[in-house]
Amino acid sequence: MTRYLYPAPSPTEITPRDIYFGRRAFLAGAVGLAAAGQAGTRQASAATLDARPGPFGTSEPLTPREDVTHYNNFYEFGLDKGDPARLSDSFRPRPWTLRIDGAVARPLTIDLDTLMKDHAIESRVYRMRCVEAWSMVIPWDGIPLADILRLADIQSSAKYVAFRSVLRPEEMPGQRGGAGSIDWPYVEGLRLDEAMHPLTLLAVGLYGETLPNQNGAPLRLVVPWKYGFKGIKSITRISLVERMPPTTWNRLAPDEYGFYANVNPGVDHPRWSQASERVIGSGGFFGERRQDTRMFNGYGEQVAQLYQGMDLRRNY
Ligand SMILES: Nc1nc2c(c(=O)[nH]1)N[C@H]1C(S)=C(S)[C@@H](COP(=O)(O)O)O[C@H]1N2
Ligand SMILES: [Mo]
Repeated sequence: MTRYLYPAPSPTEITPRDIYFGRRAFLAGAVGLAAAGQAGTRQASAATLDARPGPFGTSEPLTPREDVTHYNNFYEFGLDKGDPARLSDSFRPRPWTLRIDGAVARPLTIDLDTLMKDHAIESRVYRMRCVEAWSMVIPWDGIPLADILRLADIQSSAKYVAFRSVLRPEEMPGQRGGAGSIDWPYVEGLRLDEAMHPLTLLAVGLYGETLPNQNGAPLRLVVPWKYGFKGIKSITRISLVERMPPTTWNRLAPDEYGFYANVNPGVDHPRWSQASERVIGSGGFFGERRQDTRMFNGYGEQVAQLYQGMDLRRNY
C-alpha cells in the first residue's frame, strides 16, 4: 500500500516532471518559450467539439496542452506522471455507456454520443489543484453534472452521489497489479449539493477536443474547488445513495485524504504544506513559478456557503 501514497513534493523543486521535460524545455527555450504550449501530441482519434463558452472563466494563463496531457495522475495506467500518456493507447473510450441508478425514479443507461448530442457542450476554464501541491489552468469542455443527474429524477432519500471508474484490466496495465494494489475500480463521491452545484462539470473534452485517454476519456468529473483526486476519470456508473460512499484515497490513507478534500491552504497534508503550489508549465530555464494556494482554490465566493458551520479542519 505504501507505494501508492502520493510522493511528498521535493523541497528543491527538482521533480520527476522537470526531469521528464528537461530536454523539451531546453528546446522550447531555444526557439522561444511562447511556442512551448503549441506542440501537443494529438491522439489520432481526437475529435473537435462544438463547444460554446460557459460561465466561471479565469483570465489566468492556460497550462500548455502538452503539460495537461503528459503530466497525469491515472494510476490505472501506471504511477509515473508520463505513464498515462505512454500506456493508454489501447484503451477504447467508444462506444461508452453511462449508468445512473440508485435513489432515482428513472434509472438510466445512456449512450455517451447520444448524451453529447442532446446537451450543449460548454467550455470552461478552471484552475486545478492537485493534493501534491501543483496546479494547472485547464480549458475543459463538458456538461454540468446537475443537468445529467436530473434526467434520472432524483428521489428525496438521495444524500450523496457515488462515482465509479471503468474496470478493464486488459486495457489498463495498472489494474493488473498484484498484491498491495489499489482495490479497483477507482471510486469517488460527492455530497448531493456539491454534485448539483453549477461549477461541477462532467468533462468530455479539453482544449476543444474529445478527452485524451490519459485525461480520463471519454468522460470524467471536474470539481474545481476540490483536490484533483476527486476528479474521477473514465466514469461508467453514477449512483445516488443515502450514505457517504467510500472513496479510493480515503480507503487507502484515511488520515491523509478525507471525503471532502476541499482545497485549503490552512490545513496541511500530514507530510507536506498546502500553503502554496507549483504552477505546472510556467517554467523556462529558471524553474516553475510557485504561488499561494487559495481557499477553495479561489472558488470560495461560489461554494463557501456549502460548508457553513462545518469544521473544515476535521472534515478535510
Ligand atoms: N480513475 C482515476 N481517476 C483519477 C485518478 C486516478 O488515478 N484514477 N487520479 C486523480 C488525481 S490524483 C488527479 S490530480 C487527477 C488528474 O487529472 P489529469 O491527469 O487530467 O490532470 O485525476 C484524478 N482522477
Ligand atoms: Mo492528484
